[in-house]
Amino acid sequence: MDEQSMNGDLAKVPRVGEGDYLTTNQGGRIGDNQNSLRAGARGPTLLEDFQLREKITHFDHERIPERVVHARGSGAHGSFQVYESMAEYTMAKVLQDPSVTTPVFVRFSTVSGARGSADTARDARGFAVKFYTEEGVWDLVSNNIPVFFIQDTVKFPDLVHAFKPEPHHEIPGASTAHDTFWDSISLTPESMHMIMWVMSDRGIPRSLSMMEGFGVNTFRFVNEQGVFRLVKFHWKPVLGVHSLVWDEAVKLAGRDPDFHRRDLWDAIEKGDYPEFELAVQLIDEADELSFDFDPLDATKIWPEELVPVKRVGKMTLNRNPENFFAETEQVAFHPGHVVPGIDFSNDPLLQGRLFSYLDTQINRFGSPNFAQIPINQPHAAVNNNNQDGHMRYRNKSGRVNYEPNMLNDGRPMEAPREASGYVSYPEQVSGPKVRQRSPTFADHYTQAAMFWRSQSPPEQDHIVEALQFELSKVETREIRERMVMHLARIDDGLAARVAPAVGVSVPSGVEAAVTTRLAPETSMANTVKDTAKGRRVAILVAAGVDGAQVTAMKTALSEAGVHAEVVAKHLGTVVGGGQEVAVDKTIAATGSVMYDAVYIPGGQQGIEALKMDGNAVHFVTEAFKHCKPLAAIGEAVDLVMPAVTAGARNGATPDSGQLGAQGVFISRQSSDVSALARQFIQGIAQHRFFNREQKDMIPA
Ligand code: HDE
Repeated sequence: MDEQSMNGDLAKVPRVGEGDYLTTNQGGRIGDNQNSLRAGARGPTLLEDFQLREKITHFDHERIPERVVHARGSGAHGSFQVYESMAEYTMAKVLQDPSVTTPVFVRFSTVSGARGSADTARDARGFAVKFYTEEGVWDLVSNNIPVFFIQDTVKFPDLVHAFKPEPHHEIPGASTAHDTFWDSISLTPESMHMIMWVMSDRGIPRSLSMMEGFGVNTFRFVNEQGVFRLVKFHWKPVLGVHSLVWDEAVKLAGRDPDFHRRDLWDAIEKGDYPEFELAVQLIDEADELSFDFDPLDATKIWPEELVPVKRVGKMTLNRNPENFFAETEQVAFHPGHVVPGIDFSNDPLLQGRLFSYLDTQINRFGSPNFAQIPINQPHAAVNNNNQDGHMRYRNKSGRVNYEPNMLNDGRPMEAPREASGYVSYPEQVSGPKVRQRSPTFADHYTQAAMFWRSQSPPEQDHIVEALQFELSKVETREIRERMVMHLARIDDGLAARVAPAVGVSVPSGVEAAVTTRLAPETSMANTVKDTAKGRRVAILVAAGVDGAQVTAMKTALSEAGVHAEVVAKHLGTVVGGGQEVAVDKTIAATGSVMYDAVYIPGGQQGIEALKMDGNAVHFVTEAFKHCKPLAAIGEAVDLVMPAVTAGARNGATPDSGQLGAQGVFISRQSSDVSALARQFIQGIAQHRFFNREQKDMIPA
């Protein structure tokens, strides 16, 4: 008899949501859902009202504890396929056969903010993937930053307490720009490398489908021959790695706090399925101690120049959840959910995580039976003697609930290795029981300096500005001083740029880390920018617009997989050039921050109207300030030029060639739409033109 049939014939039970009538939880039909049962129309409510009591009690219990970190998340279903067999490195079946498609569920998250916080806060992003493999669930619980703040799990509660809102007044929500965070960080030198990443534009991704993922911790691959290699996992987004700019992220938090969640949902609904390549870095056992960093230290990357990244497969996210709570909220990840061929290293952060995640799920669900919730159910058979507990609904029949047994023919029994029985890698371990950090974990500045020096000048500017912003919100001067001291140990130029803005003096006599190695892969400027697919363009119009120029650009953008929306003062249609143009959004309800690029078609009357509309002018100026590609044709060039001139160095007006190199594509010839569209689309693929960044001169 199978598990389910012992619980009654579930096939005969109607699905929740079936049938025309409202019912109670017991299936009884409800006659009146507007009024509670009262003694007289103006009298007290009767305790007897079982329908009211059931409904309100259920409501009172709707919430489960939100995750202590990573509370705000967005999920999607998809699948994974390996490119070619990885048998040389691992026996994990999910990485063997390119013809096998493995279902996955992914949950992206911010770390610090509460469940209802804004998506665009500066933060690391979680990137957790559940593979439903034939050998059971494998969870790859990653972040979008390859290193972590701390080296040992014992520091995690301190770190999280410090970055969360301060406990006396719960301020600030979802932001690290406060005293307790920087106090803690300034006393934790091992955080410096991670701080450089979080303060970089990686902390404000443009889209969940445009960020990398990193397993951070070091795992082990073990092959059939029992040979192990240390492995780090990576996810590489096919759309490229792109970010917001800070001013935009701040504004989006108000304009659309669901910006990332909506973007992911819409992309999947439109068929723009986010894709990520899985990649690995491998270190042979013999080489484990041959680097100038310890591969077990989660505050270090393995520079690609030393340990190449091998792309091994692709994940496609192609289905939105049907029910947020049931899937995205209830999904339960755990780095200890592994399959044969994937094992753990002694990375002390990973070792502690292996305890924490199971514990946290039991807290969230109040029961070890969280694995029976549909989103968490393995697609492999589950067969063991675990039983009972809160909310268990898949149960075994019969009298035998122990192993070994004879009464049930010895079943279920231990699986030999050939039958995917998990065998831990038999590493030799010995040593004194000590509370001690390995001396190989002691260098906290070299890789922070390597990261800083590997960034392009605009990226460095953004790190400086982020540090200025965050530290200027720290009220305690000593904390600011201590932080600037750490920055001086990373790079004296960096410290010299941050110090004056946060009201402290540049420290003297501090030696900066010496590093000649660069890690170009850490700079987003060096990542591939070859597609405009999935980006959003605003077409800004007013009555009198040249309708043909709208249609022609829309067609060209759509052919390139770019989504265009017509934005005007009011919804409905605008008429121009004998055509009716349907309006998708109002200027007031969107704002340029909701788009990757802006196109302004010509038409004398339309442009005159836009020039007189402060919100429209602001829309263009703001997009310019955020270094977004802009395209203007015919009379629209006159709308764009004031923004360009306001932002131009020394007030000089650049010519159209210079403008094109700065992502402003103009053509005064009304017939040039397709040539303009070609340049514009290439510009969108570049994402941002930081070569024209002159923020202070542009008021938007
Ligand atoms: Fe987590 N982390 N973490 N973490 N983590 C949790 O588990 C923890 C760490 C990550 O979408 C919690 O289910 C410890 C690194 C993601 O559901 C908790 C340490 C990385 C998610 C927990 C770390 C992560 C979590 C809270 C050692 C990058 C969200 C809720 C210092 C590889 C998963 C939960 C989701 C969630 C503990 C560090 C990634 C408390 C002890 C490093 C993506 O168990």
